Formats: sequence, C-alpha cells, structure tokens
Amino acid sequence: MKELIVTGGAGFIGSNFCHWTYNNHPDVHLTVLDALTYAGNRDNLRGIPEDNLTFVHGDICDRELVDRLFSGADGCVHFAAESHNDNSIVAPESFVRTNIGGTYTLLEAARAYDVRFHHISTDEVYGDLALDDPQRFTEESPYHPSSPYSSTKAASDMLVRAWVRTYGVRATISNCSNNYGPYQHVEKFIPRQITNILSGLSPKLYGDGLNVRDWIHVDDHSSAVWTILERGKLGETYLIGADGEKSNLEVLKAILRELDQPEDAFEWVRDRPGHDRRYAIDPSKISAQLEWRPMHVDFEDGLKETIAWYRDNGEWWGAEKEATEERYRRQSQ
Ligand code: NAD
Ligand code: TDX
Repeated sequence: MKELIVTGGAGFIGSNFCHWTYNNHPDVHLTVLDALTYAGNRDNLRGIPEDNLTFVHGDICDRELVDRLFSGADGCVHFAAESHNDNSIVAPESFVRTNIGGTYTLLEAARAYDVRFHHISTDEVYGDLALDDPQRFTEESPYHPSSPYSSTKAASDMLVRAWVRTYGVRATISNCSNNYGPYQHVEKFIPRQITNILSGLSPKLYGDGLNVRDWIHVDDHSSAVWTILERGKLGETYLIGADGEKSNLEVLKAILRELDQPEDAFEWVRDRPGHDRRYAIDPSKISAQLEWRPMHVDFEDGLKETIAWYRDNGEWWGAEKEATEERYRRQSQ
C-alpha cells in the first residue's frame, strides 16, 4: 500500500489517521480528498510534509475527480461524511447526499480501478441497547439505526456489502464506537463541554445524562484501521471498541473535576429527539482474529491530554465555537 487516498482527511478522525500513518508508515503517500465543510480544516494536517501528503480540495460526489484520483491509487480509506447526529435531525439532506451518494461514487471508482477500499462506519448502525442489557453489539447484531445520520451510515454499509458481493470490490468495513482526542469539532459532546468551560459558558447535558457511550481514543481507531488494512479479510466487517462504556454524566463530571469546577456546574437542556440510550461494542473478533489491542486504555489519562490540547489550542476552535453555540441555541440545546 504505497498510494493511499484518505477521504475526509481534514476532519477529526481522518486527520488523526493521517498523522498516525505518517508517524507509523512514513513510506505511504497520502492523498487527502476533502470538501472542507464546516467540519474540515486544512490546518489539521499541519506537520505532515508535502512529500508525504497531497491535499485535494474536492467533493466525494464528484465522479470525474474521484475517477482521476482512483486511477493512480492502491487503496482508499473512506472517512468523509456528515457526522453529527444533531445536525442530521435539523437538516438531513446533506447526510443523504454525502454519506450515501458519496460512498456510491467512491465504490464505483474502486470497482473501475480495482482499488482496495476500507469503509469507516459507526456502531450507531445497530441502534441502541438498554442500560441493563448484558449484550454488546457484535458483527452479527441486526441493523437498527435511529437517526437520519445513522440511517445514512447504515445505507452506506449496505452499498459496500453489495459492491463486494456483486462486483468483487476488494473492501472491508469497520464500525467503531465514540472517538475522543485532539481536532474534534466543538459541536461534539466532549469538546463542547471543555470549550464551554474554557469560554465561561455552562456545559450542557441532554435528557437525564444517563445515556451511555463507549469511548475509544482516536489513535486506537487509527491503529485498528491499519490492522484491518494489513491483515483483515476482504469482504469482512470488524467492530472496533476499547471497553470504554461511560454515562454522559460520568464523562462530564470527569471534565468538571479536571477543570476545577464544582460537580454541579452544568445545565440540563432539551433532549435529542430519538436519543439512543446506550452503545457498547464487543471487540472480540478484531482482537481474536487480527490480534489488535487498544493502547490508550486509561480514559481519565486520555481525557486529561485532550483537555490540555483544547486549552493550548484556543485559536483552533475559537472560530467555530460561536457559530456552533448559535446553532445549538436555535435548537434549545
Ligand atoms: P468530521 O465531521 O470531523 O469530519 C468529516 C470530514 O469529511 C470533514 O473534513 C469534511 O470536510 C469532510 N466531508 C464532508 N462532506 C464531504 C464531501 N461531500 N466530500 C468530501 N469531504 C467531505 O467527522 P469524524 O468525526 O472525523 O468522522 C469521520 C468518519 O468516522 C465518519 O464516516 C463517521 O461516520 C465515522 N465515525 C465517527 C465516530 C466519532 O466518534 N466521531 C465514530 C465512529 C465512526
Ligand atoms: O451538548 C451535548 N450534550 C449531550 O448531553 C452534546 C453535543 C451531546 N450530548 C450527548 C448526546 C450523546 O448521548 O452526548 C452523547 C455524545 O454525543 P455526540 O458527541 O453528538 O456523539 P454521538 O451522537 O454519540 O455520535 C458520535 O459517535 C458515533 C459521533 O458524532 C458519530 O459520528 C459517530 O458515528
């Protein structure tokens, strides 16, 4: 794998994946294809030398452009998406276009140029679990998406499966749990609460705060994707998770503690419509079959580093913060 296309490489997980690749596989040349929506930032890739990275400002729905890039590539890791549930509830159209239409366009190019394709998806395609359910999601769990966002991700997974079976496209899929780490947009839960506190605003908790998310450090997501690229079986799906289940209230209290705030210094706000109760990943398949293990197993440590990153990089998030909070105010969130 010498020439790798990374779609959405200027976003949160895609840019961390590019840094991880540069640090661990410096012989790989990356071509980032990113439309630089509100969620993409070219600066996220700063530090990766030009010899290792070509940046292409463009849309994954642009067939001509995608064909041109795929004609010279060995592989593609597909991160590009509209990724935020709350936005999908207010304005679902771009989710359908990018997440379904964009994935279709890339699959057609992977088929035409026989490019190895890895599709990045989410545990949200499986819907949610009750808080007291002893089960976790596995690769066999039925698809049951709840939101416009997760339904478009589920549809994109189905396209990949069909292109593998019908056309023999050399593809794999991974469905990962909630990521945290540097470069995550301030609309998402952890960065929103950190930057609220740093800006003198109250953190905002939806519903009763007992919803559970299964947290994984973004670098562990990158190492898992590379494990699949190197050792994954074509046509297979792998769930990625790091045994990181925590309620939103627990996570918020950890952030408040780290930033020397009182435990109750937050506001309850309107719940997300259709809010999934709990996500939980059983990572047995990737750990048993591909021998992948997460490295960042201490969530409190990872959270501390993430808080420090936001404290040190105010100029990175400052510009997006105001517009994001304005959007949330309109939604009473
Ligand atoms: P993000 O919103 O931070 O980044 C998305 C990137 O895609 C941005 O750089 C944006 O400019 C780009 N993009 C959007 N539409 C595009 C288009 N039409 N053409 C080209 N580029 C476009 O998202 P993220 O949190 O980094 O998520 C990346 C991927 O990982 C998504 O596919 C998401 O579904 C999946 N995922 C995310 C999480 C998580 O916790 N954030 C967990 C599991 C899976
Ligand atoms: O201000 C907030 N208050 C709050 O209580 C925000 C922004 C969120 N929440 C809650 C909603 C969720 O229960 O926190 C939890 C996490 O919310 P998000 O960060 O929006 O993530 P989630 O909806 O779980 O989806 C994330 O993980 C799966 C990513 O955004 C998706 O792209 C990924 O597929």
